[in-house]
Amino acid sequence: MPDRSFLRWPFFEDRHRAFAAELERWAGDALAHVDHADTDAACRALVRDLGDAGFLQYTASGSGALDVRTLCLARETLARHDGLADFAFAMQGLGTGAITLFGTDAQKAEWLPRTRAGESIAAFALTEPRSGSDVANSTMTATRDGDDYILNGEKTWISNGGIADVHTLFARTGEAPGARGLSAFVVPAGLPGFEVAERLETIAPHPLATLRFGNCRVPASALLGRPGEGFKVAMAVLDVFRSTVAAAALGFARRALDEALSRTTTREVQGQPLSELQMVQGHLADMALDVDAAALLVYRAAWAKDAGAPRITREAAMAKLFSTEAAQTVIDRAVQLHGGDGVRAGETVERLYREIRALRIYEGASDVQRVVIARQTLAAHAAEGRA
Ligand code: COS
Repeated sequence: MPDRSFLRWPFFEDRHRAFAAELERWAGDALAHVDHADTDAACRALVRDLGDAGFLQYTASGSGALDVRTLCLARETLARHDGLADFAFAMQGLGTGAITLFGTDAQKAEWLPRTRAGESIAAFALTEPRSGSDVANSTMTATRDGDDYILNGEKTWISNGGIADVHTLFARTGEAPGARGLSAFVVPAGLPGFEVAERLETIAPHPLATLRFGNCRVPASALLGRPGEGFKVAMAVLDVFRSTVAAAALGFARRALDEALSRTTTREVQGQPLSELQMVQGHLADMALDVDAAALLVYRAAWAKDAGAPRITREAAMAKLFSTEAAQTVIDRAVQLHGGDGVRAGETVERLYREIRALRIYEGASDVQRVVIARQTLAAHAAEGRA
């Protein structure tokens, strides 16, 4: 059983503790035997199951408010049990985050009840073949034509690409060069001119695709937020969901620590459990420290947002950078402590080793998080100088 003492930290309210206990109970049963043979089918089933059980209600909100602590607890818990379940939950939130935060009442009413029920699957379409980290350089266009916009270009590495029913998509509307010339749109699947150009395979399988748009028309009512504000819409959504990526990494790390504790306390070497060896204890100590430090940063960021901070750019970047990098190290140590079994296909730590890697890249690579933290720190210093 993983350490639950963090739930007593002052970041949480009783409703969070109750939620964590309820999800833990559900996950223990529902996620014990997920069939991963067909990734798309597994993902669809997980979205439906999470919707039926009521947990997707926390991923989107008609009132425009998301409880980030609940999202983080959900991702940490689900990631500890099953990486694809965490993915299925997270994408419903990331894919509709811009609708929750910036959508009109009509846009919310059209999509959110369906994604919260698990009846529609959501995707976040930002990355392009030549702009991943450099969002301001996005080249996909949305050109106004009467009452419509016409979409042309490609999006790639789109999670849920190929199975999503609705996408929040970012394209250049040209109000200004760079970051000030992008806009966000709600784009349903199946429109003429919208095709899935390629499905992408990765070391930890998830539904992923390149999407191609050729003269694809959407009504002007598909615009999310104001024209030219797409960059800020994307960043505001990422500010919320980056903390949740950090929470997923924390869940993977906690599971790895748990696996390492089980292994080292039951496996004997020279007549004593591995856990009696100081070299092994050194690993376990560093793993436990990394897990707690990550948890403090994750729930600090989530609490700050829930407490009303208008922007948590710095806190979210710190949580994502530290938690994903630390989880990679924790999992690597767990693999090491499992000896040959650590790299055997099908072992839990082997799966975690593959699953953690992408989290250091997507939703802002570690290098981007460093840029963000440095800029925020320097800006705060400059502001202090002026005060
Ligand atoms: N919230 C609100 N507004 C923000 C913001 C945030 N988190 N971050 C930046 N902005 C605003 C800035 O204040 C600036 O506004 P003004 O033009 O009014 O001054 C504008 O947006 C442009 O910001 P900036 O100059 O910092 O943009 P850059 O092009 O330098 O980009 C990085 C900054 C690299 C940090 C950004 O592109 C980024 O986060 N990239 C990673 C993207 C990512 O996560 N991709 C993965 C896709 S999802 S898998």
